[in-house]
Amino acid sequence: MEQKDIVVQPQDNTLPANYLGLEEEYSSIKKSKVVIVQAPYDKTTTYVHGAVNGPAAIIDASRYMERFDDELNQETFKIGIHTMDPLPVRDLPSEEMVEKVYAQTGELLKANKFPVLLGGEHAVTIGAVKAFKDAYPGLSVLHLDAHSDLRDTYFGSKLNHGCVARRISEICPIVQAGTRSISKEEKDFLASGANGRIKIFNVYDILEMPLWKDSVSNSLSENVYITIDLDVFDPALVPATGTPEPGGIGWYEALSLLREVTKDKKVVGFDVVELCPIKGNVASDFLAAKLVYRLLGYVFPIKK
Ligand SMILES: [Mn+2]
Repeated sequence: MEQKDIVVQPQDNTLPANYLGLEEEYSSIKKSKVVIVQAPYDKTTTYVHGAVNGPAAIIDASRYMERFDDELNQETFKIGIHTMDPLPVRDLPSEEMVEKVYAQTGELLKANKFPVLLGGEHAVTIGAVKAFKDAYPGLSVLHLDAHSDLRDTYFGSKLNHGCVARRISEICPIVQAGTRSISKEEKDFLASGANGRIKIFNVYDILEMPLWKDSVSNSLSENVYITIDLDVFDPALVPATGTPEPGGIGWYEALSLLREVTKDKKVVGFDVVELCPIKGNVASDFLAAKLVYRLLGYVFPIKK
């Protein structure tokens, strides 16, 4: 039988090409509290390449999502969500990419916006966390990921995506959840006390702790930045990542953790990274788009 190409979507070019396909009234920079920053970058990726296409795939999928949030019973888009043009970082060395993300995030924070960063590989997070730390000195980071990312260097670089948590821990305290892949070097680093700024809830801890979400939340400071590597999810849910690991957390589990943290703490910004789109399989893109929207809804409840 002849295999036909899968038609991914009926291209509706009448929808604006921004997050959620929002009209001007809800997406102009002036009227928007939230600003979507795209960092299409995957120069340090070590396995499957393609995270450079992540931000565009999330934006595209979001345009076909319902704007009404049925869990929260609200129209979160009414807070205003502006989508910036992608940052010109694609071909830069990682140092310059990190600087660009840092500068852009800092500028948005000064303008009292709520930045949401879309990757791209995980190294994009480093610049964002630096900027948030400037704005919120007591910042801590919640890091959801299958991988510890605690290497000091990887493939000769300190800014490799496999070093992101180590770099974050040099900026501020970090709490990891959902990890299930770690090297001997990283394990030894932790056993030696690390730098005293890393707390880990790996999947084995989670399986044994009925109240792990409370414990994660209680480990964070008042102002929290959340970085979500999509490979924290089970690959059955999100196959489209550069380094998928079996046995990840589920959709409702992730949401209930995020709900808990946003209830207890002040979430000041977040990122969703490492989407590596697979042609013809849009489930991961859609999950990422919806995750951004649901988390925005948790952070910005609309009074009824
Ligand atoms: Mn990862």
